[in-house]
Amino acid sequence: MFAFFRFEIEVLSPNNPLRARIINEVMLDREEREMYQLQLVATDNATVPLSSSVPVTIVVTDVNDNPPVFNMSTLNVVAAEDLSLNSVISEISVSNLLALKIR
Ligand SMILES: [Ca+2]
Ligand SMILES: [Ca+2]
Repeated sequence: MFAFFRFEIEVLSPNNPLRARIINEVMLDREEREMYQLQLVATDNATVPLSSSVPVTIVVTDVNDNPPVFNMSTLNVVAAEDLSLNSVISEISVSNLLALKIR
């Protein structure tokens, strides 16, 4: 399986490595994937090893890193001159949109 994260263990004293870090090995992209679920497994070095595990959920928060995208590069609309007020002349699709204005 492709590794998104790796774990590193910081040895605080020779017999007591206590601190594990989770490090991303890929750029995170919330628009691609907003959550990862991992299992962190700790194993001792006994002859018959014992282990315990903890589930880890990583939620990727949104950053405004993508501009709005129109579903076309130009728009040509034909509208009859006797169209009544407030008629819908055209509908377009825009992703990642918060506001729209005409200039
Ligand atoms: Ca992104
Ligand atoms: Ca984003």
